[in-house]
Amino acid sequence: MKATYKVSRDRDLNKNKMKQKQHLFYFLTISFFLACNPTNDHGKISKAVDTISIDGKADETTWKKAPWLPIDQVWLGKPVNSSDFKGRYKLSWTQESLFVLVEIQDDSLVNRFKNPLERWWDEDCVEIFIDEDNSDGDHQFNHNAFAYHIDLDGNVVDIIAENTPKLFNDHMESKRITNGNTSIWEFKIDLYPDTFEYGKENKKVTLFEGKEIGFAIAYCDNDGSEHRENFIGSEVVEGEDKDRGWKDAGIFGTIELKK
Ligand SMILES: [Ca+2]
Ligand SMILES: [Ca+2]
Ligand SMILES: [Ca+2]
Ligand SMILES: [Ca+2]
Repeated sequence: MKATYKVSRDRDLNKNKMKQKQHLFYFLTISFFLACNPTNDHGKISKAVDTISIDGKADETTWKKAPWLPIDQVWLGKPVNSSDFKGRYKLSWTQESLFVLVEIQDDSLVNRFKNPLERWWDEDCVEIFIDEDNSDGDHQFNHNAFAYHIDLDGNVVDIIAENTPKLFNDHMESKRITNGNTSIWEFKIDLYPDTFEYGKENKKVTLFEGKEIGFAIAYCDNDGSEHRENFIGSEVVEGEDKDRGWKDAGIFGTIELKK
């Protein structure tokens, strides 16, 4: 009896060990899957706790409290090293606007075209993508979402129809201060709904706690070539063609506004 009991108890113990191993295996598999499949969800963005002055200086308490987020996904060009490009950003908001702080390290700033509507993507510029209602979908020639290119002079360009770039300088206030290789850009951006019509009077959107917004940010890096050498973004984009943010809001991340 005792021997039989011991055998079955040993079997039970082995079964339990097997189960524990299986659970550990499932846990590790799920953890690995989650780690390898970022959701482009940047989580919750804290409301500003003080007045953000758009002066290219990040000395507000709001910025001190906000976490840095990386701009580290190569969407176009060869891999970059930190002496060529390094970028990160922070976000905050008020009822009136979305605030973005960007820190870029770039070894050479190229500001080639006097006309801001000429090959704006081939100069050094920050690109900020906003899908106000987080709807995803095509926005190439419509305002389902915006892809604002901000050049070194602060001009803001997006396209409104085929071969029709326009200035959107009135959608944001910005300031860049460059010291050596490091530029700090500060942005205060107004958000507009997909019913926006260029050249007409449009009502901007009021922001509120719990609101979800599609968001991405990128940098076009040119260090003296005919065309931009790299395009580095904030989002993981699956597939071969990673330069899709200018037409496809589906690659944007999601941010949620919180108190
Ligand atoms: Ca400031
Ligand atoms: Ca560079
Ligand atoms: Ca939209
Ligand atoms: Ca550059």
